Amino acid sequence: MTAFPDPAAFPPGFKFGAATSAYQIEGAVAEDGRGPSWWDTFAHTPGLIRDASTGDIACDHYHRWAEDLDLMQGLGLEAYRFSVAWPRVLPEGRGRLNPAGLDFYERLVDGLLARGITPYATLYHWDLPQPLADAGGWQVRETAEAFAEFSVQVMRRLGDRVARWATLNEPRCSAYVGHLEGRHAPGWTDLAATLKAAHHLLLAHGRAVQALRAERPGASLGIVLDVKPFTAAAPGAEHEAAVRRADGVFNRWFLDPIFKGRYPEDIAADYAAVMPGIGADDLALISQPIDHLGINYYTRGHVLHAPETRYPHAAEQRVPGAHYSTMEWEDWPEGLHLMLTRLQRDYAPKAIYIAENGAAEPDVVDADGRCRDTARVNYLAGHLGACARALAEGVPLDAYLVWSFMDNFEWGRGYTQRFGLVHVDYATQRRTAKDSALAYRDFIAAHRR
Ligand code: IFM
Repeated sequence: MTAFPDPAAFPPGFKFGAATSAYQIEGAVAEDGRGPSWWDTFAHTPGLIRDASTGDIACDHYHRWAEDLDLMQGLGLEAYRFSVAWPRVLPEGRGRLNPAGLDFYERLVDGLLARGITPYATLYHWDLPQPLADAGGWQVRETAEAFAEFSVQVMRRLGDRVARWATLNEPRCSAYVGHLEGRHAPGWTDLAATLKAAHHLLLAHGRAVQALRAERPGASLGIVLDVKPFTAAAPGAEHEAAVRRADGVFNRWFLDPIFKGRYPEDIAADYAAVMPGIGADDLALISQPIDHLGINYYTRGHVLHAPETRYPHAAEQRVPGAHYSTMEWEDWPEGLHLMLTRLQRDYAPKAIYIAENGAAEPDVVDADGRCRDTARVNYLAGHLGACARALAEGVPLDAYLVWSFMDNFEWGRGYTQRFGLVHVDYATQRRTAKDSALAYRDFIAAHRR
């Protein structure tokens, strides 16, 4: 067993919590005026989701939110990161407001505050309204403008109660997994479209920050990026070069525009033939100051130079003896420590928080009602240890959120992956706190003492 770090390594006020996103848990896709998103369309297209499932019902959180918040309170969670479904608020993506959509998030936020849990809101966790997808999705700049309008509507209703806002969750995934790998909506496999989507997503972030600051100058604004360290699986300059390219595509392509106002030159040179059009003021808009950076960390990429594979020509290798989750992701806490210290050194965000960290495991509830998810307990202990080391080295880390609060719809993998602290029996919607939830509860309680 991996030991949890000394809770005293985390300063008073540090927040421990968990995260989810709207389409993955809410269900109720046609209720109270919600419009369709491109994830509804994608999930309902035969053959695209591993277990042929959809988010139509998911964890039925739209109806069970109060029970779920009670469970969070019982575990002692101090912060909860949720996302706001754009198609609930603006069913056509722009224009007509659906007040019932905002009512739901208002109930949620007030319910969190009543239970002493700090709300962190994410404005875009991949559920683009279908009418905007039909009008060009992230291929057109207008979608960035529409996102800013949506963001302001949400801020107007909830700005006085949400502690921390993130514009986008993982624009890299939206761009690359959706437009190059074809595994997420809209399911394309086109590099030029991918880079255009990435640029327009970054513009959407910039426009939203600008509009939100104008709407509520004191709001705490940032973005959530998925980050991944790369290591060479064999010695040699060609493998080191593959590491640098993979890092450039995965990490620097998003971090550099946001924090340095430029795309990384080495990767941009390799992408020269497929670079999107970049307006004169675009990078200034993208790189305006933000208050925090949320990072989603799961694993590393241990790679070899592989010229026969798609750019960045880096093929991932298994590490012998390491533990892998059911996502085939290695449990490597040191990568989180390395990433945190590097972010601080290279980008110096004002504050950093772990917006997602966790592991999918083959969890079952035993006959005695317990879910013995020992691998996840180890994963959390190890990664909290990595956070403690980064804090000791001066990284301005102020919150740690587990992905996920409960098992949910894992996108193209449907319900085959269980990431939750809380087990969900989808047939009955029964929730069971796993051993990891209880261990996390005890750790949080020890920190409070
Ligand atoms: O489930 C996802 C989440 O929506 C975004 N970050 C990664 C998680 C696990 O794949």
